Amino acid sequence: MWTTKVEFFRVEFFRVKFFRVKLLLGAAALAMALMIPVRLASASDPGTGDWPMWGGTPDRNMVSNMKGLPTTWDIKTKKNVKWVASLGSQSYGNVVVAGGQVYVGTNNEGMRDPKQPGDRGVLMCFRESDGEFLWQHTNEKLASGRVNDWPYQGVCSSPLVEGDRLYYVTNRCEVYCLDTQGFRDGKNDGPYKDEKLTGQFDADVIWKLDMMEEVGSQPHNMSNCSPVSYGDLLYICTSNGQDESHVNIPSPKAPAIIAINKKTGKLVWEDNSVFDRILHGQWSSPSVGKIGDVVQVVHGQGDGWVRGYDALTGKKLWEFDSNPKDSVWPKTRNELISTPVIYDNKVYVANGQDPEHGEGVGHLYCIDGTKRGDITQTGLVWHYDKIRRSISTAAITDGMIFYPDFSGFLHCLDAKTGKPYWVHDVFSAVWGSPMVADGKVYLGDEDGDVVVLQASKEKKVLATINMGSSVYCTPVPANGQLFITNRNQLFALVDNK
Ligand SMILES: [Ca+2]
Ligand SMILES: [Ca+2]
Repeated sequence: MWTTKVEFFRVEFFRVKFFRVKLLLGAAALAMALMIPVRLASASDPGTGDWPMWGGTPDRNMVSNMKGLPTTWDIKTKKNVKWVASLGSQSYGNVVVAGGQVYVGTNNEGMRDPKQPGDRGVLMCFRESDGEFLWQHTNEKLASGRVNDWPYQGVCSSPLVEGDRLYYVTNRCEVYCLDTQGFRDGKNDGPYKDEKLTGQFDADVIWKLDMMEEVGSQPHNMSNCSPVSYGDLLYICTSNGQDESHVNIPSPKAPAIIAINKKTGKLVWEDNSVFDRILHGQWSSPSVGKIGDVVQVVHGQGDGWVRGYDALTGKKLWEFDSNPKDSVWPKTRNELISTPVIYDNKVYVANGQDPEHGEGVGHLYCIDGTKRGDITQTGLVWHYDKIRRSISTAAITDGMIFYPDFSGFLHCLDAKTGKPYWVHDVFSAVWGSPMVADGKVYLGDEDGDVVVLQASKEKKVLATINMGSSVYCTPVPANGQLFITNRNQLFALVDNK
């Protein structure tokens, strides 16, 4: 066993060295790329009406400019319900809408193909206009079991869709690029052409990268990252974490974040500043935005620090500790599961813990990402400690930030100062994030209620609608519709007046 360990670290050592060389080569190529301006969607405006990634835009702000969304609906009478699609029995992947298709991650308990049986992670694709099932990509569970791939949790990643290419992370810690048209275009697109199933309901793989093989990641319980891109690069959290003992980090040299060339699936840069200080797992998705003069990728990592990188080169620009120095894991020290939101040169993020750990103290920060180095003090704009542990992502609009916590409180604060305007109690755990659109805030909870509030400095509840089972996901606006999933169904909602 000892030999195996030594061997393992030797392999790790060479791997890291090899990547340093690759990083340098990559940087040179990227410097060339710098001459070509890379278009970045304007902050928080999905523009076309699609919602092509987690958060709609790379800055991940849970805000849309869409109008005409329903304030209320009824899943029993079907009032304002355009269509309903069946999913598995647990659905944690947030909806993405692009190019007339809707994508959602779920498990295989609603088995659509007897040739693909048993517990699997499933990415399903539906037609946006009528909810017809188009195709699916299924992934068997990892043989190692719950330590790496928790039973029945399905696919937890939200895909990124760009044109006819889709990128997502499976429950097996793999990054996949799929053809959004599947085999319906009559072509098996490559380089990957080894699909066993090539029917009209099957997924057409373009390339894949196994993060356990390629960068040595040992995901704790689940790999869930929702990819984001800038230019040719795709940014992915590896979900590297502890083993079953909750003491050991089996792969301390594996990176927390990697950048992949989205055309080839090859690794471009990686960073493992976290090293062996992972508190538990790593489940925060990265965000991308221009902060000061630099396009940055910002990531909440497993040691409870938020880090900002030069998006093209991977050079670490700053890091911020989201925990008070005297905090102690797991009682008062937290990890970062929420996605950092980039808004007006600032980064907004709250810390929290795995829902299995229950409720506890939390911290919400506004960070100045133009600062450099350890910016825990120099980059602190404000700190709000009246929040509980949170795994949700912010919605920021008109000088207000809306931020829920796992204890069920939705906080509305002044985004510039952190001064609270109001707090609303939904009396149930909140896993998802608030969505601000059409002057309203939509928020789902574990009791299966979606509360609709006015997006204003004064608290006003407009409606509370029960969805039949837990709403773990975030309501998603796209093309005049609102998409909401409960545990086992996907609803397309419209305002029929
Ligand atoms: Ca194809
Ligand atoms: Ca293929």
